[in-house]
Amino acid sequence: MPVSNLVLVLGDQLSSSLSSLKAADPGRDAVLMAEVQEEATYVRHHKKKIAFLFAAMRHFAEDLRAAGWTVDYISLDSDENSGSLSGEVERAIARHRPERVLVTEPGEWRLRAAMERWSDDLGLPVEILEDDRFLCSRAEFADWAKGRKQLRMEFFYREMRRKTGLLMEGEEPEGGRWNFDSENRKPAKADLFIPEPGRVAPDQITHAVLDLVAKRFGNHFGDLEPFWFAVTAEGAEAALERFLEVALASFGDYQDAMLEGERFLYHSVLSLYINAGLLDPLAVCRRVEAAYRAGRAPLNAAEGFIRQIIGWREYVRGIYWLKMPDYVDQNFFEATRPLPDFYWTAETDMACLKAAITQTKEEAYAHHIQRLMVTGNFALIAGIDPKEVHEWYLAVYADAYEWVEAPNTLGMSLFADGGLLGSKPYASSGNYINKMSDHCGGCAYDVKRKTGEGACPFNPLYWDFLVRNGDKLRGNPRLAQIYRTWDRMAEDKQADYRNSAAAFLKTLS
Ligand code: FAD
Ligand code: DLZ
Ligand code: SF4
Repeated sequence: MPVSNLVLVLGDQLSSSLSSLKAADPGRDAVLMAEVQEEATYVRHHKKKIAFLFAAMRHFAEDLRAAGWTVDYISLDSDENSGSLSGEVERAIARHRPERVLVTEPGEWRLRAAMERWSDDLGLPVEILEDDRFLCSRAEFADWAKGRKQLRMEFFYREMRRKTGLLMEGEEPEGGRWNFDSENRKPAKADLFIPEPGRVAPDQITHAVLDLVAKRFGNHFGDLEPFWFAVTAEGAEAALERFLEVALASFGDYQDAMLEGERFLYHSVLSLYINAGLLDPLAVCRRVEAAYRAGRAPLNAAEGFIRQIIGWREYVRGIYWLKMPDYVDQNFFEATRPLPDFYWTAETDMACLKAAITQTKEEAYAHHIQRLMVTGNFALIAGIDPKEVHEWYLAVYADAYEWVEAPNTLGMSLFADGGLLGSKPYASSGNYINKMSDHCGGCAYDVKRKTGEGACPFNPLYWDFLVRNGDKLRGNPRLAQIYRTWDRMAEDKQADYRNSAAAFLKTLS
């Protein structure tokens, strides 16, 4: 029997309150979900990321069926699988003869552009609905951005605080300040109690997915097992509950810290669930606020966490849609060096990079400071081609979709957008990593040595980056002091830095 609407639900749209589902009727309409080769390989995603999404999709399809929906679920190994979402929509149209296709807008520009062609290609209306799981619509963000010289996150964030009422006392921010970031920079010590995120044992559905991924994507980056991610809304809720109980209170204090062997510290490890739709971001923030109001977490922790979600997360999405499709092609520093092999193998003597990349390979996870100040910082100061770095981040993390990954990588981390997101590049020498972590103690390099044999490579690369890009950065008032330091340096010392950087860069392959 023909249906009225065919509702396409994507792999990162696993929310029962999704706009396309709200606009449809389980009695008259059919849902289509499809595991397809094209989505799994447009970058070669980490095995764990593919397994997480396929397992979560299969569980979500079961939940929809239990709620009365007719669901066509096309698994990757089903015989007729066409390999693409457009192919699967076309086949479903032939099966169901719907009046129209409904879909909530996708998170990536490439897929949205393809969907905009579907109506003509398929000969029936395709309605693309807003994704109201975000607090700020694309139109609202464009309004906020209009006429502003600088699109600073901090001002956007205050708007979101006012809009949601989160941590507000009337018109004023809780505690009299909008931002407690200055209190959130403590280095961690190895003797601290550090909780572990909750781990879920795979059920039968997930085991079948693990077998499939091992068979079909065995040559992709990353370890498939042990696989411990939650793959249902209930499991994600339990992960949130655990975070609130054991980690939130220290989240703020140690937000920027790194410790050898401690992969998660007090981070929530919730981004993969939020981005796939298993947790609602606003509901998560309300729970964090409630924990603060109940005296279970200090204000610097609750504010810091809420800022990441209603501030950074919403802001980067706004920037992405405002600036695409050109955003991903930017290369302010004209950097062209290929991504070193060790980003894939973790085979490097640099202990900080080895730790971040090893855990990326094993967990499909690294926390923000590892992404920004270790792998990102190195790529920035070594002059790695931003496109290659972008594709690496998009592939290797379980939470990565272009709307959130690209502004973080190209904007925040690599300054490839010339300063739209940040007022200066996050470039640093080994000193920062030494201050915020215990990696340097066990490293083959000496963080205190500035140049020459055995010197921490971040030290000469930092100055080399600044000098190499002097024409683009000298005018930046936030870097004036640093350039004065360079200019006052003896010429032979300057030459030592540049020669050490050149010698190190020659060793990269
Ligand atoms: P927590 O530290 O516990 O933070 C809480 C939540 O805040 C996260 O779950 C996430 O939803 C949100 N959040 C925190 N920081 C950011 C941010 N900068 N942008 C958007 N949301 C944020 N995040 C992704 O979700 N997907 C990505 O592909 C991604 N790529 C990144 C690439 C680079 C180079 C950098 C520097 C950052 C990237 N981030 C990305 C942001 C951030 O690193 C991750 O959101 C965070 O590490 C996820 O771990 P967590 O859930 O333990 O976060
Ligand atoms: C990331 C991903 C993967 C690996 N596989 C699928 C898939 O097989 N089917 C699907 O509907 N979605 C998948 N996704 C998520 C999409 O790539 C995501 O919806 C877009 O990138 C837009 O954010
Ligand atoms: Fe990283 Fe340098 Fe420290 Fe080694 S010495 S861990 S390379 S910052």
